[in-house]
Amino acid sequence: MRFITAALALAAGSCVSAHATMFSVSVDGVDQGDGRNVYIRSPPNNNPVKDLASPDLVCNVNGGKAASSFVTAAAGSTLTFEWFHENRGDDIIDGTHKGPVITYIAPFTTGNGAQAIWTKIAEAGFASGKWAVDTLIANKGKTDFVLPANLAAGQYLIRQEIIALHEADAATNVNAARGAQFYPSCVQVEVTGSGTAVPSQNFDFNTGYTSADPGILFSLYASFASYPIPGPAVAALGGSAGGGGPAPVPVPTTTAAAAPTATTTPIVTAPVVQPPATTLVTSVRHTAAPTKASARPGRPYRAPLLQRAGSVVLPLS
Ligand SMILES: [Cu+2]
Repeated sequence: MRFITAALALAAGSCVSAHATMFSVSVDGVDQGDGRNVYIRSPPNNNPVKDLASPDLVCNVNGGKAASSFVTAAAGSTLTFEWFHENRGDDIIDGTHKGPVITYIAPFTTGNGAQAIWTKIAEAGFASGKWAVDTLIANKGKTDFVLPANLAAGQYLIRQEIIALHEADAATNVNAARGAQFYPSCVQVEVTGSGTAVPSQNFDFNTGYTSADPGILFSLYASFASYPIPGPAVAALGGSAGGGGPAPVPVPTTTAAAAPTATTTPIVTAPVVQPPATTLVTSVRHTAAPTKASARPGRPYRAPLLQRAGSVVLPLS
């Protein structure tokens, strides 16, 4: 007991200045540059979020502050999200902060994302004795996943989170000093292509993650053989269903079947207030279904940015 207490105290102490935030995104290995407050909705610091009822759980502090640009990526491409601690390429996050790395997507919103709009597209937890965070550190903060190959074109928020479990043996609502630490980061992504799959899990973090969730109330200090990653299962969207497993180099997993890389150069664009930049992508889809589909029950219809909502909310198969 004495030993466990000491270990916990150590873990807690090392946390104070050992957090992480996201620095940048690469698309099929092409670095899109420093994305902080450019295409990433960057929080003011690298502190964790612990309150499961807070909208900050979704896209972190300032999550409702839209960034000016988008990363452009073709459906089926490999995205690499890069995290850091204080400076790019440093120790990334304290080694005590073991836990999963999970990735979700939602139709773009200028709001904070605290709605039932999210779909899980990749996850990595505990496998072969290694945590996703261990792999993240070994890969200098980089973690890859594949955008579903059949993902419908449009603007999205992609939210990746690190969950640090070093204090997760107690729930925050029982002991405010402890609890799982969430490091969420939301990236604005413009997806291109002719896919038809629309993310439709409608997951809401504030109600879907609970303090009793076995992947959120979890002790690293007891013996365990596996770890139940919180949230829904990874959605099948016609692409790589798995993903999330950090790989040192982006691997074209769909070489045989996939079309050659898109002609669209993956560059950062700023289409938020420039409809011409995206009308090409959406016009086809919209002639088919220019409905007010985003007017889901329970929430007011929000005028879609760039008339994009129609493509985003078409029913999935
Ligand atoms: Cu920390």
